[in-house]
Amino acid sequence: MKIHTFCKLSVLAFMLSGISIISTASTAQPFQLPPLPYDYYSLEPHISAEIMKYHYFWHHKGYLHNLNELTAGTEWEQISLEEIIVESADHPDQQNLFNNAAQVWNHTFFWQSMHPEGGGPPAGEMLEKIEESFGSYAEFRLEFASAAAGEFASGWVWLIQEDERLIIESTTDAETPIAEGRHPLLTLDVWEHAYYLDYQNRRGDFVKTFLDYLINWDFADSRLQ
Ligand code: MN3
Repeated sequence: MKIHTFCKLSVLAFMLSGISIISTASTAQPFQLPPLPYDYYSLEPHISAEIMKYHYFWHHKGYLHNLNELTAGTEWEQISLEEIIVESADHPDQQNLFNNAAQVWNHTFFWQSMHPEGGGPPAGEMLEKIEESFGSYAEFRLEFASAAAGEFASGWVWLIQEDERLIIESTTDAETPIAEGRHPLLTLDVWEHAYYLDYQNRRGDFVKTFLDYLINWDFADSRLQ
């Protein structure tokens, strides 16, 4: 109910102000919501503006609100979002903090993992990396789709760089590779809220659409180490 009211007010404030939410450094408290890197409707017809609005303003911003409530006036306020994720990951008594912090980070990363002109195979160095690591782009595609289908409940699919190789892994709920100091290149949100309004129970179709029309290889390329 709290989140509900908060989001409503935020939407109202956003509409009235007519300006984007300003991004700040991740060490600045309270934590801020980075702006979407594109408009709500930019990913149509693949992801509807309706989903993007709900996903960004209700889900992403809800996690941010919880994070700020949980950290206000505590020692967690003094460290960055990434540090909170690492520090709270192994502490069962901080599960709620971890979940909200990780979901804030994961969603910001997910928005960047898509682009209105994305999709299809990568080029250049990224294509070479994919071929070295998976055998071919087609094999990468199969493995990515299989990881997405195999995540039984809510979760994420990640392309991760480990030394010179790329690997695909899925995580459950809010779990994120950065909690273990690993280096993701991109991610796909496979929680039902990411696709249900457009795809209902057809997660496989959503994953294919992500790979064929949305995946942002330029972003992944920019993160290669
Ligand atoms: Mn989500």
